[in-house]
Amino acid sequence: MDDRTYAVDAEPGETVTVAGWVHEIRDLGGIAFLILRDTTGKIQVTFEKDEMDEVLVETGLGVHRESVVAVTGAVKEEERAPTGVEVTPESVEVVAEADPELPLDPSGKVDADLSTRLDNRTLDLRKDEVKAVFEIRAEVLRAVREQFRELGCTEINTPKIVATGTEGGTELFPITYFGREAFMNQSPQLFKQLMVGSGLERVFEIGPIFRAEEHNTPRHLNEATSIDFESAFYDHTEAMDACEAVVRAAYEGVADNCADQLETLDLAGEFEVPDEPFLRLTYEEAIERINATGALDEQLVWGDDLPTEGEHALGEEVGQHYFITDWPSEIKPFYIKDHDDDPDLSTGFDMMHPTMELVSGGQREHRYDRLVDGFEQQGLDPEQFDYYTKMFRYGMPPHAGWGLGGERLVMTMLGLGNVREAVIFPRDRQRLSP
Ligand code: AMO
Repeated sequence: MDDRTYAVDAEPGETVTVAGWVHEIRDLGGIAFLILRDTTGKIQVTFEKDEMDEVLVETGLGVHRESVVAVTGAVKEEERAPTGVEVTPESVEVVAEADPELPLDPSGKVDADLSTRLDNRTLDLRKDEVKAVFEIRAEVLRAVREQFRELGCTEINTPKIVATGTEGGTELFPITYFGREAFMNQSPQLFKQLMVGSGLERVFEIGPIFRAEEHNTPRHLNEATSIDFESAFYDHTEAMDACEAVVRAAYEGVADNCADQLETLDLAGEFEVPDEPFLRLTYEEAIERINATGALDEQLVWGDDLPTEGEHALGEEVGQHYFITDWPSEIKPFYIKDHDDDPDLSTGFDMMHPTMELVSGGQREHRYDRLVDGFEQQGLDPEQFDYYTKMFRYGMPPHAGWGLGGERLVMTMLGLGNVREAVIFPRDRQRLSP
C-alpha cells in the first residue's frame, strides 16, 4: 500500500510520489514552494505558476498547512532547496485536509505551553525537537534491553492489577475487581523477587507503575515506566554494578545511534556517557556533605530522609551520577536486607543524577522469619502477602535488584525541564486524557 518515497530518499533523476504534511507554503509570486514533511524530513515542491496546469497550482497552493498531501513529480537537484533537491509536481492529491485553525503550530514558530502541547500531542509530535525526545526514549529502551540480555536476564511481564501494595499504602490507586477491592500495582517488586527463586534466576521488566502521589512536581508522574532488575545470588554491590552498566548502555546507545536527534536538541557537543565507576557515598557521608554545603536551614541527622534541596546541593558538588549506600534500616522498605553485622544499617541504595533520584535498590531479605518480622514492623499484615512469603520457605536464594525510573532517565539525560516531556500521554493529578 505504501509505495511512496520518503523525503530523504528522493534522488535526482527519479519520478517519485512523496506524501506527508504541508509544513509551509511560501508564495513568491511567479514561483511558490510547498514544503512537504514526512517522518524522514522535508522536501521542497516547486510550483512555477505560468508553466503549470492551473488546477494543479491551485490544489497545491490552496491547501491549508498541516493537511496531508501526496505529490508525484520529477526530482531534480536544486542547490537553493533546503535538502538540495526539489520536486516538480505532475499531480497533487489532497489526502486529508487540515482545519485552517490549528490548536498549536507544529512549525514551532508560535510557542505553546506544556498543557496545550499535551492536549494536542499528535500535532506536538510533528515538531522535530519533540519527535527527537521519543526517538531517543525508544533507543534508551532498546539499549537497556540489550544490556539486560548481556547480563543474562530474561524479560518478564507481571500483573498490574494486584490485591495489595508494597511501596506505601497512601500511594495506592484502588479499583473495583469483580466487586472486590484491588489496586493498580506500584511496583513489580514482589513478583520480580519471586522469579529469582524460579528457574529464571535473573530477570528484568520494563512496564508501568502506578503511584497515587500527592506531589504535583516536575519530576513526579502518577503512571511511570519502571525499569526493574532482580538477580539471584547477587548482593547489593553487584546490583549496583549492573545498574551502572544499564545506565551507561542507555547513554552509549543514544550517543551511537541518535546523532541526528541530539543535533536537533542542540545537545550534540555536550552529550557525554557518564564515567565509570559511579561514586559510592554512604548515607552518613551524604548527610555530612549536605550539612557542610549550608544549603539547608536545619542540619540533617541520622534517620532523616534527604530533602530535595539537600539532594540538589550534594548533586551539584558531586557533578555526576552517584550512589548513596548504607541507608538507615528504618527508612527503607521491609524487603530490603540489613547488614549482617549492623541491623540498623540497610543494604539499600539509591542512584542519583546530580538533579534527582533515578534508582532505588538493595539486597533483599530472603530469610523467611526475618521477612515476616519486617512486614509486621512496617505495619503490614504478612498474611495478605502469603503468596509471596510462602515461596521463601521453598528455597529462595539471596538476591538483589533495583528499579530505575524510565522517564527520569530520559529527562535527566536530555536536560528536560519536566518529566512529562518524556511521556507521550502523561498521567498526573489533573490529566486523565488524552
Ligand atoms: P522507588 O519507589 O524508589 O523504588 O522507585 C524506583 C524509581 O522509579 C522512579 N519513580 C518515579 N518516577 C516518576 N514519578 C513517580 N511517581 C515515580 N515513582 C518512582 C524513580 C525511582 O527512583 N521497588 C523499588 C525498587 C527496587 O527496590 O527494586 C521501588 O519501586 O526514578
